[in-house]
Amino acid sequence: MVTTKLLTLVMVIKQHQILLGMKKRGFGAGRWNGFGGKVQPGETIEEGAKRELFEESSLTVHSLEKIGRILFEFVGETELMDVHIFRTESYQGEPEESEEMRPQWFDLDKLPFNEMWPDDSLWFPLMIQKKMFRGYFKFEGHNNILDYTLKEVDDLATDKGS
Ligand code: 6OG
Repeated sequence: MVTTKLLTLVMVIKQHQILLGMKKRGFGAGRWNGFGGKVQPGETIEEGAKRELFEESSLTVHSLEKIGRILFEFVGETELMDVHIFRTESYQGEPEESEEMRPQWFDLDKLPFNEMWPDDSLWFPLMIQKKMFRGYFKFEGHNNILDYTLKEVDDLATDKGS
């Protein structure tokens, strides 16, 4: 049976820079990524996104913009990842290292794509331009994309995921 896990991913942008964290353990360890994780029972997706951002970077945010949604499939695994991606340019606090992430600011034109998930180089340009998007990526292992679709959408809220 195929199941789907709900996950969040938050991108914090400040002028010409983006805050990424080096994932220190668990899924995606050794790669730079935004901050996020599993949505817990009883919280909304946005609440989960804010909680994970705070737990992993010490930053708090009042509002997040929904910017994208990507479904990831890993060949041989029965669980799909439904990742809801948010963006913000206003936050409170200073980034601090956590057990899971080591935060660092990167210039938007010097992103460490060779130390990031391979899908990121495809959708980061849309996210940086504030374009909303939907995607699907089929991975073999953690390095190979076998298939993907990526499209800009006008509204994520009314897009039912077709
Ligand atoms: P935890 O297991 O740490 O949540 N995530 C991905 N992010 C990118 N950029 N590309 C992918 O391609 C990803 N797959 C998952 C979602 C995992 C975190 O990693 C993100 C979560 O923020 C495959 O709780």
